[in-house]
Amino acid sequence: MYTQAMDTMARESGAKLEKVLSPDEQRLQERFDARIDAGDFIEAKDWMPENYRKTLLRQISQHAHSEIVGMLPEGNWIGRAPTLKRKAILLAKVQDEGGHGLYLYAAAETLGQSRDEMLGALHSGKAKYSSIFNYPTLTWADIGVIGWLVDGAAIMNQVPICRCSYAPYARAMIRICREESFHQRQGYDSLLVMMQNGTPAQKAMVQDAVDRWWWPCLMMFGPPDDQSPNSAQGMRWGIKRVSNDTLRQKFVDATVQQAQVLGVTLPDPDLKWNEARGQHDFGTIDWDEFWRVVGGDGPVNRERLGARVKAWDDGAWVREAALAHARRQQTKKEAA
Ligand code: FAQ
Repeated sequence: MYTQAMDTMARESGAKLEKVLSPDEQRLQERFDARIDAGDFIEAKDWMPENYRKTLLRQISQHAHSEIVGMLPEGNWIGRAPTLKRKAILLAKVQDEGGHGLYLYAAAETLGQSRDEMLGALHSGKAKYSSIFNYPTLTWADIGVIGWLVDGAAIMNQVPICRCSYAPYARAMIRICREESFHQRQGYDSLLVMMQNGTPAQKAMVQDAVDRWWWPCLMMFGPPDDQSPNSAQGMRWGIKRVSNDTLRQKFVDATVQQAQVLGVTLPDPDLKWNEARGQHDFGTIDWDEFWRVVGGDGPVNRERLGARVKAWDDGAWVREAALAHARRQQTKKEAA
């Protein structure tokens, strides 16, 4: 039972205040807790504690923003893809990311916040999105590495969310994960072609991209478990199924062999198999860099947010035209 948890607390000026539940609320809370304990899925129409709703809104909207901002680093290379085949694949991938953002905004809207409000929070810098998209894509190899490592990390994190206790989010994630698998494969395939058939310069370009993206990818999973303020409650509510550190470790273990097949070195001298643990040990992550990037001071945070705000402003006429059309249709319907 979680009745003493975050969902019964109200925060005011930094102080935690006990919220006294009415007998009816107490019954609803107990029923909700029992459903979570039983592994049941919660639907939008079901009663839920206010903080469960807020936590989901925070995570799902951040996730949606990540997909939409995540279109920018790769979109930057659509016009410079080396072949027609690679261009068609990249175009489809970037469109998929846009679609993922839309499913996720729709899932978040079921929790009572409008898309305009969520986008307002993104554009004002109030809402977060994944740190990984604040790094620049300098060469074509970055596009392959994003598919292999960024989508690979995203899949590792997102497969458990297919079992999230909030059903609309879980349903959206099933389709998203299927598409992410294709994204990961296309990235790996593109790197394999360069590593097997490429010139020495192309191979060096792949290694350079791996060197730059490896550590930021490990940061994608979020802070260490003992410094993750949202983890304990998220796990108890069945929003998060696997912890940040466990997912990061699984990602490292899965990636080492793929790097060997590819013929690249992962840039970590401390990365080695630990027989006793049955897992790889790896070096220390630069958490100062992570928090700097999350706080808005990464290599291209300003460009990324600037591009999103510009796209929103440039699209104003489309929204106005759609609203004018809807109003005209409504007037016609009323007159008929
Ligand atoms: N970047 O207490 P925790 C993709 C924040 S989609 C920025 O551990 P939580 C597809 C966190 O929000 C990638 N901020 O938080 C693609 C919290 O701040 P808050 C996105 C981060 O929620 C591929 C604070 O730090 N995926 O890549 C990050 O329990 C290629 C404390 O952290 C998702 O969003 C970060 N990396 O766990 C698209 C998946 N990590 O909100 C295009 C869903 C943590 O209290 C191209 N989200 N923070 O102010 C999740 O699984 C979780 O929200 C975590 C964070 C694991 C990201």
